[in-house]
Amino acid sequence: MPERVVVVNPHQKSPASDFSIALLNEFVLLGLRDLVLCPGARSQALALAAAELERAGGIRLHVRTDERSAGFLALGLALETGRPALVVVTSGTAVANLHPAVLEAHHAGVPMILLTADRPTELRGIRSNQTTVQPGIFGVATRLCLDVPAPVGEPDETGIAAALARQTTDAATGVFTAAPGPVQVNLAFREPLSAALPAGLPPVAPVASVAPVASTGGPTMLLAPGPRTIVVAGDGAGTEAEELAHVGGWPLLAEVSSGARFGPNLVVHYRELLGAVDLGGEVERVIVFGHPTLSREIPALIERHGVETIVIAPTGLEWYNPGHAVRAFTRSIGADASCAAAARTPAGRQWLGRWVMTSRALTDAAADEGRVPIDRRGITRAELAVLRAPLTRALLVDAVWRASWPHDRLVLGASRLIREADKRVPGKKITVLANRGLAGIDGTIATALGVALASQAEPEPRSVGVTRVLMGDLTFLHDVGSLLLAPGEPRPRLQVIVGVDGGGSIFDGLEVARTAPAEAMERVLYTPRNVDLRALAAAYGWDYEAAATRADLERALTAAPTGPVILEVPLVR
Ligand SMILES: Cc1ncc(C[n+]2csc(CCOP(=O)(O)OP(=O)(O)O)c2C)c(N)n1
Ligand SMILES: [Mg+2]
Repeated sequence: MPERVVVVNPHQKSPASDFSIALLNEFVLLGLRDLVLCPGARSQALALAAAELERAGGIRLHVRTDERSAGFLALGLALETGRPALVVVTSGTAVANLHPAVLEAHHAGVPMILLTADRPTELRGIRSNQTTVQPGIFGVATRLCLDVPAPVGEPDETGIAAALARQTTDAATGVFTAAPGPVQVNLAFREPLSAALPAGLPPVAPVASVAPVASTGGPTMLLAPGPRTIVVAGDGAGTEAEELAHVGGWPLLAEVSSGARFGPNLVVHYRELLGAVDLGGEVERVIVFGHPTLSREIPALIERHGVETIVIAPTGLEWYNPGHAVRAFTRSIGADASCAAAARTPAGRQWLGRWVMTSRALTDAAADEGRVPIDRRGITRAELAVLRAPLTRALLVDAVWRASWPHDRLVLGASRLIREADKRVPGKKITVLANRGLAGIDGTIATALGVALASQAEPEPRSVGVTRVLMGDLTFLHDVGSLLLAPGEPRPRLQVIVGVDGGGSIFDGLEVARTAPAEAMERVLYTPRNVDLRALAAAYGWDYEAAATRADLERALTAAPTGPVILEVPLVR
């Protein structure tokens, strides 16, 4: 191969490069650490500045090919750290490919800063190559969208760049709005699109630390004891929901990705109990944290006549309000002193006890059903039979839940498995994340990669364990492109666990399955797919394991992976 001759003109100046270095430098000083980029010519000044900053130890650089993957990777990084990740892309469809992750970030309130390179004004609207209307392309989904004119080398431009970094970081983290989310900085660049950077830029280190906004001051609403109350914790509710349930002595109905699925007040089988006249039927007041999305019973309860609902959200643009039936909304809440005393009265104890005990009885009944009869002669054979029996969704989620500990991370894809987990797993104080903003089946591998990379990042890893992500086969196939990793970048301990049932089996449980013709149902809803995951893993350089029985599964989950691995689990449709 002929050697490439690079001609660098050290005297060439590029305002694009000067501006890009100043901008990214300021982001680093503000405490941003992760930058995801995809290659392109128009964005080269930003990309080269990013490479330089990586070399100087200022940022962790993640290079991807597909902008859709890059967007979701940034989302996962921010889910773990609470800090926005920067995303650098070139012009045209590259920008549009960020849209799914931007929408998820918008609806879930996850900070993200998009640096989208663009043509300068004189090249717009005249059919220039790779040129579209980029400012505002994400519509209402961005907290702030700035169209920044091409730098021309004016002396104050680096100051403008630094101010831009501060303004956009504030907007993404919701400093003034209490609504963290995506921000788009559309950056026009003129030729020369880059210049050689001065060698050996001094290392930059953060002087500030960006943190997600947190409500300050005391609670803005105080609850009095009184009506029969339950606490609901939807996705992202956090530990506050558990604390309030505990203080008030109220049953806690916490979804699996709520961050509040633990504690003595937890009611695992809340769906069944909400349907029972003598428990669900008696509820008079509902306190909601987070974003409930996994059951029909919760919104139905809130919409029921005579039920008073209060919704608490420390941040966000929209309030959860099923049927427009919510009575009050507040940024923070507390229980007044008499709540704790009321919780200790016989009536208070009884209310909580009935929920918790009934739920436990249902757990025990389910466990008895699966128990192997102990008989002197048959014990070994029966046990072996269980270990060798094909896996069910229940066995799969139970095993993954049992294997997960506080030093691990668990990401749950949309569809059946997260619902199965929500219906059955016991309380455990572990970090569980899911993209429930829009509950898409897209970007799940990339999101989990972001969580894994951010949680395991040296030198002070936030997690010394494993990140596991559990998803259906269509969800996996939707995001196969995210398996494409850059050589030389860290390979996180990530176990991608795929429940393979040949298609989208969630639709089998919907009303439509009873009314649609079987053939059409198969063709347009279940959408059968049959892909060789082992070959895919090999093609992308991932490790691969298959677990067809409980014994295989236990083995695969207990042997901690040393890098990224796909674990295929066949399931009966
Ligand atoms: C981006 C996106 N497209 C389509 C959907 C609708 N959808 C929800 S679940 C699902 C099927 C998921 O199948 P799979 O991942 O195999 O899970 P399973 O239902 O089989 O457990 C689809 C297509 C969605 N949520 N997001
Ligand atoms: Mg499936």
